[in-house]
This record gives sequence, C-alpha cells and structure tokens, in this order.
Amino acid sequence: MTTTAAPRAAAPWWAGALSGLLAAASGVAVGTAVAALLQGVPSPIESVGNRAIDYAPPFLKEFAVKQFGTNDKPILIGSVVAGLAVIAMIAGIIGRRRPRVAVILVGVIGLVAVAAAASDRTTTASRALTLVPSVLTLLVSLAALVLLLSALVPTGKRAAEHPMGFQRRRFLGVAAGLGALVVVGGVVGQVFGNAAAAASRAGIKLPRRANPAPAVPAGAQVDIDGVSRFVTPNRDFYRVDTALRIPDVPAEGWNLRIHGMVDKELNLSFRDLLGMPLVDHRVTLTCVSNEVGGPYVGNAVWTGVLVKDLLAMAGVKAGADAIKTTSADKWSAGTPLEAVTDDRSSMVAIGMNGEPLPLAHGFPARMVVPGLYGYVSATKWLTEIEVSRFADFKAYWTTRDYDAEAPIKFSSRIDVPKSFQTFPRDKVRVGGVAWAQTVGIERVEVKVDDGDWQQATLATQDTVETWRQWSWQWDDATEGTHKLTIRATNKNGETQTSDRARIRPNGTTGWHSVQFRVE
Ligand SMILES: Nc1nc2c(c(=O)[nH]1)N[C@H]1C(S)=C(S)[C@@H](COP(=O)(O)O)O[C@H]1N2
Ligand SMILES: [Mo]
Repeated sequence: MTTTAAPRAAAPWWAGALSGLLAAASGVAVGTAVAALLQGVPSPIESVGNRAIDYAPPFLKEFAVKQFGTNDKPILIGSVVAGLAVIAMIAGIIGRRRPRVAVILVGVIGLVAVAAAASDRTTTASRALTLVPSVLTLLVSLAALVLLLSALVPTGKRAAEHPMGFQRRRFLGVAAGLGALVVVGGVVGQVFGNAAAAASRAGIKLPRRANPAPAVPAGAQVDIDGVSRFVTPNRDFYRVDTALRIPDVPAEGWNLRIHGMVDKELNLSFRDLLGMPLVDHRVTLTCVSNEVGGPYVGNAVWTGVLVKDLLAMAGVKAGADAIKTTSADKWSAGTPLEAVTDDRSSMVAIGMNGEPLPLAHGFPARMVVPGLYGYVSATKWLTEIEVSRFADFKAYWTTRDYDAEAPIKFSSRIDVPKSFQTFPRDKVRVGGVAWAQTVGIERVEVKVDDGDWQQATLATQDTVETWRQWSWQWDDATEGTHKLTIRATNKNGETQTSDRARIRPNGTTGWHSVQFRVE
C-alpha cells in the first residue's frame, strides 16, 4: 500500500519549533497590523489580555499592581506572548510527525483569540470589525503552518521526490519570507496604533478660560531636593487603568451622552463642551491601589465643565442618588450624586496642566471628582453619564469585591529621605506630601526611631482639594541608621491610624516610614 520504500526521517526539532513559532507570529503580526489600521479595534493579543484582566480574581490584580506597579501591562502582554510562543513551538515540534495535531492546536489557539475579540469590551468599533484581526490571525497562522509543515513533512507527489522528508532549502526559504512578514506587520502595528486620537489631540488648543486657575500660592512648594513637585507634570503623573492599549478616541465624532433619571437626555460633542463655561481647578487624584507611601497620587490643574452645570441642563429626577459613568472601553464607575453636585469642583475635564488631556489620561474627556478614589469617580475616555441609583447598577470594580462608595482615606508620604539615603549630620532636612481632599490637612508629625512625635512645618495650603507639603529639620541628629515615621491629622481633628489596612475593599491605612543614615 505504501508508495515510499524507505521510512522517512522526522525533520529536526528546531525546525518544528521554528515552524510553530513563525506560524503564530505571522498570524499575530498580520492581525496586529490590521487592528492598528482599523480605528478603535484591539489587536488579538490585546483582546486575549483584556479578557484575562476582566477574569482575573481581585487578589491577582492586587498582586500584579504591588509586584509590577505600572509595569503590570507590559508584563501581562509579555505573558500572553510567551504562553502563545510556547504552545506554538510545542505544536510545531509535534507537527513534524503528526501535522494534523499541530494544525488543530494552532487552530484552537486562533479560535481563543477570535472568542476573546468577540467579547472584548474595550473595542470602540463595531463587533464585526473587531473580529477581523483575530479571524485573519487564525487564517494566516494556519496557512503559514501548513506551508511550513509541507516542507517538514512532504506528502503526496513531494513525498516521492523527497524520500528523506525534510526539505531544508525550501523550509528556510518559506521561513525567511514569513520572518519578513512578521517584521512588516510589527512595524505597521507600531506606527499606526492610536494615530487618530494623537492627530486629533495635536489639532486642539484649549480655549481661554473666563476664570483661569490662580497661581499656586507662594510657599506651597517645599524647597528640598527630592520632594514632589507641587503640580505633577503630565509625564510624571501616575497612570492606573485596565486599558492594555489606550482607547483611540478622536475628539471629532466623540459624544457624551447624559441620560437615565433625567428630564431631558443630552448628547454633547467636544465642540459643545468647548462652548460651555470652562473652569480650572487643581485637584489631587489618588488611586485606591496606592500602598502607604506609594506613588499613585498626583496633583494637576484640570480644565473642564462642572458636572453640576451639565446635570442642571439635563434636569435630575427625584430619587436618583448616583451617576454611573462609562468609558469608550466600557469601563465604568459609580459616584454618589452628591459628590458631583455639592460645592466641590467635580468636572468633566478636557485639559490637564494647560494641555488637552494626554491620551493615557483620558483624551478627549474624563471625570475628576475631588475626594473620591479614581475607581469610583475618575472615568477616563468618558462617553456616558447615566443618572441612576446605587441599588440599580454595579460598576467595574464593585463587581470585583471593591466597595461601591470609596472616599479617599487621608494619608501622608515621606518623599525625602528616600530609602537608605545618607545625610551629613548638620543637614538632615526631610519632607513630603499629605492629603485629605475636601477636608484639608491640619498637622503633620514626624518621629525618629521610637522618639516623641514632633510637629513638621506645613507648607502653604493651596485648596482643600489638593495635597499639602511638609518639611522638618532634625537639629540634633545623631550618627547611624534611623527610621523616620510620619502621620497626618486632618481638619476634622482625626489623626491617621497606625492600623494597616489592605487595598481591597476600600484603600490602605497605616503610617509611612523610611530608613535613612546620618554620617
Ligand atoms: N476608562 C477607565 N478609566 C479609569 C480607569 C480605568 O481602568 N479605565 N481607572 C481609574 C482609576 S482606578 C484611577 S486611580 C484613575 C487614574 O487616573 P490617571 O491614570 O489619569 O492617574 O483613573 C480611573 N479611570
Ligand atoms: Mo485607582
């Protein structure tokens, strides 16, 4: 029955592994390039990562933020890519003897990507368009695999011509061609991702404000090297969100829908917002994931339209107690109605430190609500405000074991000394920041080792919506290694507790301390 006389030797394992890897990489490269060209469509790798983020149990998210900080995204993408590479190589190695099994394996991975795209909440394009990259990934991977395997394991007429099986020259030729495809796809993906939003942002200038932000009061900034800038520059401002790729939302075509328990639904364009009374306010944002002493707090001048002005236009119906805000990538937050209608400067912001919002911070528009953690208020890439009742909805993090209401816990941080910084004995000057948004900081105290609490010098207060800096000088410093501890008291007379609370369900507590040396 057999047509070949000699038994065929299997191709070397490296050729099998390379086949699997190149097949997957070709598919991913084509999918990524096409996704970059289709505005608002996530790439297949991003879709898989997005689903992983949404399914991840809260403890894993805490672990990732703690271990990797803002590198959690590249690490997630890296894990997806590494996992894919390993499976693809195994498929290729198996494929040297059992090509059909390899094709099925690669097909299944491709289908996982298609399923992830089919349910990816972050897309801002139509579902059909969102499926295009992953379907292409599936088809291209399979085609590339079949092509490569046919050089590894000749069948039919070729089998007779290549009794030894592996066609090295043909294989290397196909591999080189696919390698080039991967490079081109990668470059296109890099160059065209988020191009629409970037171009849109470049064309926008914030209009003049009737009431521009007053200057930062003299003395708000402590003059010690290493203490935070009072106003955090945009490039240094912390970034926390679930977006693996920043949503690509050009201002043209953007629409803010205000609906739910309102008398009149509103649909506002970016131009409509620009035409409304714009205000400037400095507000210090804080993330619930900030560990004691951590970096997820930043202070900026925000420019925007007050939420209460927008709600007054729409007319809020009796019985409402919350707004649910939703982003272009279908993330959501629930905020007490009171927090956006009382006298604090809650706004739909379109500017940050005098520029249109940076893409990573929510271009073209986001929520800013003084006094509440970001996860219950600070929706970036904002598209919807629904007036509602807390009893009637859940938001992204409240379906994941976080509290529905989460005012920022007042806290304080030592910026100087950094861990194990060394000072000369006659120059031990330390400082940092403390925040109690909407209430204000009354007092900051420090202690060295187990000594008495001593009053730090408070810098000038800007507003109660911003953080406040502090400094302290140790006049009779002694040589050796010491520990500096800090605690703040707010204007309600409450002092920070030393009890350590975890991030979940509503933010950390505890005192920040740092070791340092005096010589
Ligand atoms: N669309 C969207 N908006 C979001 C988030 C998100 O994951 N997606 N994260 C929130 C959280 S948890 C915080 S702390 C703030 C952080 O804002 P920043 O990145 O501008 O500092 O954004 C909020 N807005
Ligand atoms: Mo956050």
